[in-house]
Parts: sequence; structure tokens; C-alpha cells
Amino acid sequence: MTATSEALLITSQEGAVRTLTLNRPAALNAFTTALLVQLREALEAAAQDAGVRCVVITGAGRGFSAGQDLSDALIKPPMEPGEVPKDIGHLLDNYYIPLALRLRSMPVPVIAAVNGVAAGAGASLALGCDLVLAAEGASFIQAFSKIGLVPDCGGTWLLPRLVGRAKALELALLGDKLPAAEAARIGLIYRALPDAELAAEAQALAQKLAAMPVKAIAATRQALDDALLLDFESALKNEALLQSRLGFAVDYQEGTRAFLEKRKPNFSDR
Ligand code: T3D
Repeated sequence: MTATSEALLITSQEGAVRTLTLNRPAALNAFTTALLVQLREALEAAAQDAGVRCVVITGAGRGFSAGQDLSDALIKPPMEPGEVPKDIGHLLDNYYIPLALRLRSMPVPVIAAVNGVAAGAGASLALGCDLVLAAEGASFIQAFSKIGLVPDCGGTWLLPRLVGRAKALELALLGDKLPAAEAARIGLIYRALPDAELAAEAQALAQKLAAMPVKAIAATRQALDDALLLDFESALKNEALLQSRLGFAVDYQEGTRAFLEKRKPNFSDR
């Protein structure tokens, strides 16, 4: 296990699975700019490392992430007379957008193991992952409206696509706490499971995905995201393009050869 400077983020590896643990438990892993940078850099490092075939993001302590650290000097509202408000858009441009884009284009699957409350940008980060597992004690809160903001870090894009416009509006406007089991029931996340089982189940799922053809998994994520913006014929053509590329990749050769030879495939491409 390695800890980055200040240990805001803990990086560990088991086989081909890299786990990134947000580590500001006293503040429910709220994002400072330093943590946002470290998380993006850690994702970049995982993307570049051929030994990583799946990434798990989780939180230390009782929270997953309470979103933006509201005491961060970069965004803190005027507290004294004469101080002027800061442009929050800079924070998004420079920190959240690069992070969200890095996450969404990872060459390997990414699992969120939501161990506790995921609020604001913490919820958006979790929902931006490919599969979201959550402890039954965890919850999701679209906290933005409570402080006069819109969902960010991809929230406005993700929410209606995951649960439809009506439910997205309910969650985003009211900002109520959504328990993990209810999040799973409405299709916002993949699964809710007993708190004590979360870490082991996330690791088991990650190991399973790591043994799969991850190049095809990343292409599948891309194809599904693309398809939401395409008409039917364009989606068919996009599938053909991706299939054509994947057909030349070693994993497809290995997968079909293994099937024909009645043996377990050994996927290695990325
Ligand atoms: O400018 C911008 O904001 C731009 C970016 C926006 C992206 C966003 O993420 S906006 C949304 C920001 N997040 C929030 O508004 C959530 C704020 N937190 C809460 O509402 C509650 O903490 C929770 C519902 C998440 C959890 O409640 P609870 O009762 O379990 O815990 P708590 O006692 O409120 O918090 C525990 C500690 O964490 C506490 O510190 P203390 O008093 O023990 O020293 C609390 O201040 C700290 N904490 C929680 N959330 C944040 C935070 N500190 C800084 N920033 C936070 N977001």
C-alpha cells in the first residue's frame, strides 16, 4: 500500500485491481483542490499502468465523500465586509471537469464502493463510475440545491440518464437523503449490500472484471454513452466501427479461440 503526500488519497493494489481510498475521514472525505488533483493523477497513473485492469474508488471512515469542501479558500463566500465572492466556475473548469473526463474515459472499468454518505460532487463522482456498489448504511444526497447551486461534476448529465427526468428533478430539487437500498431499487446504482460485506464484494467484483476483456468493457461504456446522443442508424454504424476495431484486438481472438477450444480465456489486452 502506498500513500501519496499528505495521504489525502491512499493507493493500494491487489492483483490487477487498484483501489483508491479518499482519506479525509474527519471531513467525510470532502474534496479539497489537493484531493481533487491527487485523485485525477491517481486515475491517470492507473490508466497508464498496464498492470491495472480495474479501479475501485472508496472512502475512509464513515463517509464516501461529502462533495466540495465548503471551507476551501478557493470557493469560500465572503465572510468579512469588503471581501468579494469568488468565481466557482474556475474550480469546476480547473479541477472537477478534468477529473470527470478522466474518470469517464478510463481504459479499464471503475467501481465505486460507496461506504457512507455521498453528497454533492461526492455523489456525482460515485455515479460517474461504471458500477456502483453501496453499503446499506450509505446514502446519496444531491446537496447542491441546499446551498444554491446546480448539480455538477457531471450530475446534470448523469441523473436523468440513470433514473429519468422526473426522478432526477425530485432528487436534485429536494436534495433529500436517498438510502442505498432505494438508490438500487430505482436503478441509480448497481447494488446495495450489508455494510460488512461491501469491501469484500467490491474487491470480488473488481477481480472478476479485471479478468474480463477490459478493452471491450471500456468500448461498451463509450458505445452506450454515444448511443444516448445518436439516432438508431448512427448507433448501428458506431457499433460496427467499434466491433471492427475490437475484432482486430487480441482479446477477441483469445475469447473466440478459447470458446472453440473449450478452455478458459486469458484476456490481456487493454
Ligand atoms: O463552491 C462550490 O461548492 C462548487 C462545487 C460544488 C460541488 C459540491 O459538491 S456542492 C455540495 C457540497 N456538499 C455539501 O453541501 C454537503 C455538506 N455536508 C452535509 O450536508 C453533511 O455533512 C452530510 C449530510 C454530508 C453528513 O451529515 P452528518 O451529520 O453525518 O455529518 P456532519 O456532522 O455534518 O459532518 C461531519 C464533519 O464533516 C463535520 O466537521 P466537524 O464539525 O466534525 O469538524 C462537517 O463540518 C464536515 N463536513 C461535512 N461536509 C463537509 C464538511 N466539511 C467541509 N465541506 C463539506 N462539504
